Amino acid sequence: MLYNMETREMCLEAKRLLKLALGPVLMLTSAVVMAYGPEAAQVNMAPGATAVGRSIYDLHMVILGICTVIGIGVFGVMFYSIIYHRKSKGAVPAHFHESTKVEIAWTVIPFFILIGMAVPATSTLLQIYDNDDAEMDVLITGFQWKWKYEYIEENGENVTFFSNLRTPQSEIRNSQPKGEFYLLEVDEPLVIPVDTKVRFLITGNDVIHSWWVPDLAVKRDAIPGFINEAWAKVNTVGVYRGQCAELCGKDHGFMPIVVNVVSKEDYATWLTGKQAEAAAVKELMAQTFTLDQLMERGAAVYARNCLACHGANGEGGLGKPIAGSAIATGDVGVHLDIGINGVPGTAMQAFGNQLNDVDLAAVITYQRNAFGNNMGDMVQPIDVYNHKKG
Ligand code: HEC
Ligand SMILES: [Cu+2]
Repeated sequence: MLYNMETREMCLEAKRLLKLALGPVLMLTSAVVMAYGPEAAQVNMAPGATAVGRSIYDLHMVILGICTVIGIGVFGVMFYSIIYHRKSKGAVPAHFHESTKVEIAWTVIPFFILIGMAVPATSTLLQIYDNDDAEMDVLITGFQWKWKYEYIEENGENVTFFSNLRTPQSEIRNSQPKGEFYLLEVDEPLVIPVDTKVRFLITGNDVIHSWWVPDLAVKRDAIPGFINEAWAKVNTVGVYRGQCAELCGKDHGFMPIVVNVVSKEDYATWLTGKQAEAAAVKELMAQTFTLDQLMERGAAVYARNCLACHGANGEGGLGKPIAGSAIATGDVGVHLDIGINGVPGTAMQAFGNQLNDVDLAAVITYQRNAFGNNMGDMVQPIDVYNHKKG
């Protein structure tokens, strides 16, 4: 369902009214509506795009039904007693106790209600955790603050890439109106084929993240040192969006998930395209670039990978300033080494296995020549290659 500015306005208006009228509980509800748009505003859970999602939805409806009947029954008897047997009407309390019949009834009835709930709940749980017989596997790693997708080689996939937030800084800083998929868009979505059982192996690189895509009925913690499993067999082609669901630091709200479910033919085409791209980068690695070329590529790599911590103008933030940094204006080898190996024990990650040699050369060159650093020197892909070799 689409989510336009008008509905956003309506959500805002609704939020204001709720705040006034109904206090903190409803404020929380309206915040959820704000965050997830009209899908959440439909009040009920959404069944999503998978059979498991459907089962979870059905289970939810059954349990909700049982709870509603119990609720109406209990409150009905209670209000009936309060109203029709009140003291002012001359009601006199009964004096019986230790009634075996009543005790048996209030033990046996809930027992059967609980069994009645446990049966569908267990069968749904078994379905959720049935990770067997997957047709393909994707290793998902949470990073501060992006996701890495590795297609595990089974039928020659062998594709790896990072998926970064694509919402421009101008929208984040309100110098431009926010787009339809504000903070829910990435540069490279996860692409999977429709009607295919895909197993997700989920882990974390630095802190605990959580990979959550409501329409796929998948929400699994991404924990460093552990691999959690989940799976989805999506039966409708489409774009499904989600977010990191575990508070993981400053940019927790800036690492969305986009899953593009495509036909099997489109998936094959996409895979071939990705492999061709990887081959093209390999070719680029052997080339020598001009300063302008490196700066242009470097600016894009910086915006995607470094800006969150080092700032749009190299002013720093969570990371140290790059503008005027002794490292960025000092020895190239030391600078390159930090780019490749990071600074252990700090948020400065090792980018050596995240970025290819061309992008690393470009971004280091960029840091040395942007933000008034003007060093005039360059790093070429071959330098990165040699440095990695040690
Ligand atoms: C998650 C946050 C984060 C990201 C993203 C990040 N850095 Fe850093 N960076 C840091 C931190 C923190 C430090 C300071 C480490 C220390 O204490 O020495 C740092 C330090 C540096 C330094 C040394 C600066 C100095 O003067 O000491 C360089 C160079 C650097 N980063 C390059 C990069 C590059 C290149 C990228 C992108 C490819 C990048 N960083 C992305 C957090 C980050
Ligand atoms: Cu996260």
